[in-house]
Amino acid sequence: MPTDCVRNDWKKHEVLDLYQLPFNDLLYLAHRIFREHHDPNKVQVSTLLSVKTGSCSEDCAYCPQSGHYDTDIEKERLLALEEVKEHAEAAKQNGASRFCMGAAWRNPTDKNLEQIVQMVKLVKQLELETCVTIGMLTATQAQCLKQAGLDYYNHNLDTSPEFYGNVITTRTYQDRLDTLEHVRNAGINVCSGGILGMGETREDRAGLLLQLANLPQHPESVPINMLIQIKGTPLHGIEKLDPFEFIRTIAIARILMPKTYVRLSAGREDMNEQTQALCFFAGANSIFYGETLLTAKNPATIKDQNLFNKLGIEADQINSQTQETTTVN
Ligand code: SAM
Ligand code: DTB
Ligand code: SF4
Repeated sequence: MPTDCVRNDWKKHEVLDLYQLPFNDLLYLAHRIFREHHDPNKVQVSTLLSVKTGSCSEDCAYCPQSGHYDTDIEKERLLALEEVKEHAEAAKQNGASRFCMGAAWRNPTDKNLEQIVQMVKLVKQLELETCVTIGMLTATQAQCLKQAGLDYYNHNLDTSPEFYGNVITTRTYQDRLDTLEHVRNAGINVCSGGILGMGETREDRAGLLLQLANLPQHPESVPINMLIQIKGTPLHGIEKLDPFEFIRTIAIARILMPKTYVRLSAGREDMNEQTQALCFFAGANSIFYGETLLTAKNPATIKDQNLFNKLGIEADQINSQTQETTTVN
């Protein structure tokens, strides 16, 4: 297989064949492609903040913030600009290059959007890249966020089209694809990925990757989350996914989307260092950094710094405003 071409016409059987490869062959192939397009010792770091927590009208079976389930989270109204600023300054201080703000909405109202626009402008002033994830957007709302200077929009496809209805019934796969199209057309970088370990089959995992890799343009960022099982959600107690299957999926994401930043996303708190190291070898080059994701736990920053030191990995500080590359540690 030529390793340098970017394709958008992947076939299901090709993806399943990659899953069937011996583990070492798959990792070798993925790592070779990784090196052709990226510095394998640099990892992009993003910090998350939930700016509006809980009481969401959607029924996503994995999510602690859905109003349909009784979970232990602290619900919060929209944060004030000053609080957002404090969190963003701390994230920058700790070495993050991107600040991602999430809201538990099916979609923002136009008033909500204006408040998010103010947050984006504020964070940009701190010379951080900005990302938001606030649910479905209209074309006009996406343009509005672009005008505010938004760098990335996160909107996950989560799983295959076939499995989607087992996890979410309050929206369709096509709704998600429509928002991704609005984001792309507005000229905002696309961040879209999914969750593994929700009881899906390997074919579903292949189906998710196929959807992402066959978009007209690959997402610039693909987060691969391992399900964090949350008490009170329907997916709590489901059989856990073998970590090797998770690593394989990272490797295949790297092969299908060579130039994309593949993020080893939620679930690292329950992953040992060796599994994470194999994900970095397989082509993951981005993480969420900071002790909380949106509501769930993430490894302590000192633990991540130690892991980076052990592996000789540097936090990649590419800032879209300055286009300079610096290094923290
Ligand atoms: N409400 C917006 C939406 O759904 O697009 C944005 C916030 S939502 C919490 C962002 C993403 O977090 C989801 O698409 C899902 O992929 C991920 N997520 C939520 N709960 C998770 C969990 N328990 N484990 C892993 N990932 C999770
Ligand atoms: C993504 O793919 N994972 C992040 C981010 N995008 C917004 C969210 C993970 C959420 C994990 C559960 C929680 O913290 O509530
Ligand atoms: Fe709401 Fe997003 Fe959670 Fe679904 S994933 S329940 S849309 S916050």
